[in-house]
Amino acid sequence: MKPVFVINGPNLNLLGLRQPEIYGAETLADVVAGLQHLGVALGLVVDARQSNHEGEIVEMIHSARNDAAGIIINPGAYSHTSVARLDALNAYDGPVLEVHISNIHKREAFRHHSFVSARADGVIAGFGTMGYALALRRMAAVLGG
Ligand code: CA2
Repeated sequence: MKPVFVINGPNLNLLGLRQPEIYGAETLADVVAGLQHLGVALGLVVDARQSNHEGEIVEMIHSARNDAAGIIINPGAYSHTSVARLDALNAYDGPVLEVHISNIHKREAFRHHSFVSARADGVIAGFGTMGYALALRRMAAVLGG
């Protein structure tokens, strides 16, 4: 089985280091370690990547076309701005699950729309970092048939 790509966008490398009232106390390394552990239980390999650069994320999504069984993505602020990322996801055939740690619908109006949601097969928002684990469980169910 190919790995599941877990792609985190800009500033998510700061998880656990700033704004814990919004994004929680877990670091990105904690989140990834938890997902890799859960992946073993679910029979999935987790390949986690993070970038602060839009083009790099587009290229991660391109490489997923051959290399990933599915994509779990927290697009960060690019959720609300990036048509390029939506276009890249539209060229990917596998399942795509979108995660937001915070409830973007409870926040500023500019966060209410995500371009990625037009492609995502499911969206989780406001479940804290637990949202990634919930998405991985859903990915296992989707990939398991
Ligand atoms: O709730 C989410 O997961 C977001 O995708 C996070 C983005 C934000 O722009 C989206 O509207 C919603 C921001 C990620 C910034 O992450 C930080 C984490 C800790 C400290 C500072 C930033």
